[in-house]
This record gives sequence, C-alpha cells and structure tokens, in this order.
Amino acid sequence: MSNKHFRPTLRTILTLLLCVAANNTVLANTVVTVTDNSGQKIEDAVVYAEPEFALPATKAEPAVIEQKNKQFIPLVTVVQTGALISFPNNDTVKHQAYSFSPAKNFELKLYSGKPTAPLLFDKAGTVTVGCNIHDQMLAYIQVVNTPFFAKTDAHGNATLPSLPAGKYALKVWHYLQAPGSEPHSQPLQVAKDIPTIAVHLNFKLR
Ligand SMILES: [Cu+2]
Repeated sequence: MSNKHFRPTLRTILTLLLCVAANNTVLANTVVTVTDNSGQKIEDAVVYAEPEFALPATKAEPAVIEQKNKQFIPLVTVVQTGALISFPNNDTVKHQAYSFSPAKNFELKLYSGKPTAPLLFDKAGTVTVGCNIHDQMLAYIQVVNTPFFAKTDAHGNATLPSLPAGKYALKVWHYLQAPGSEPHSQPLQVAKDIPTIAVHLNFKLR
C-alpha cells in the first residue's frame, strides 16, 4: 500500500489521497471512497475511469430523472455519452425542465401523464437542469466518455464496474465544486495482478 499526495489543480481545490491495495484478478470492481478534508464522507460524487486505450464500443445505458414533489429525482445522474434520458412528470403540476449548459441545451414542457420523448446526451460535460416554474428544482447530469462510472453512496463509496487492466484517468466530480471547474483527475493503473483496488479520495469542496 502506498500513500501519495497530489497538488490541487489550479481550477479546483481538491486534494487527494490515493491508496492502492494489490490482489490477483484482471477484472475487479474498484471501490472509490470520497471524503472531504475533515474526513466527512461525500455523497453524490461522480467517479469515473477514462481508459487511455481503445475499448470495444459499448451501448450507453438509459437513465430516468423524474419530477416528484416538485423535485428532480435523483439530484445527480451520471451517464455515458450517447445515453437517452427520460424526464417523466409524476406530479400533478406542470414542470418546464430546461438547461443552458453547453453539453446539452434544452427545454421540456412536462405535463403529468404525458410522457415526452427521451433526450439524447451525446456530449461529455456537466448539465445543470432547472425548472422554469419552480426555481428551487435542480438536477445535475455528468455525461462521461466511459462505461466505467459510479456515484458515491451515503458512506462516500462508489463501486466502479470491472476495469480491464491498463491505464486510466480517474476522475471525480461533485456538484458543489466550483462552477465550471474541471473534474479532479489523476492517473490510475490497473495491473493484471491487481484484483481489487481501493482508492480513497480526500477531497475539499470550496
Ligand atoms: Cu417545476
């Protein structure tokens, strides 16, 4: 096991502690734990591994962001580029979901019981979704160029799908990081003799 400290990037103020535990399978789930500098577990961080090698094409899984009790559920969604996301309105009131984000600019008039066609998210980046009628409604979509992604749970843990051996950029993004700032990024090497990798990120939000 080795600990290594990384400098925060100029655009973020994240600090990072990487801890890799070695084992023996080619394909292993990778558990990434995200905490802030006070040791607090960070929920709803998006963790993803971008391979630095060619992957066979994978089909992006669709996602659903519902409107319920004048909220978007879930608050944070992560999808692979090319994913379709549907936005069902399960309230009796009307919603107008929209985004001005460069990765996806859209406006949907959502009526209860009248489903709209899913939207295609084909550009990587952060999409902030609001409602024209209810200002408090917010959702975040992180569109990523990789099938290897996960969100942290209430314990700050994200379990990535099995990672083939090779080099990756391991990225972490959180909706409370400085607006417009890049996701935290650091190299991750998955070797053939490493079955499980535990990566602990120590991460300070503004
Ligand atoms: Cu609304």
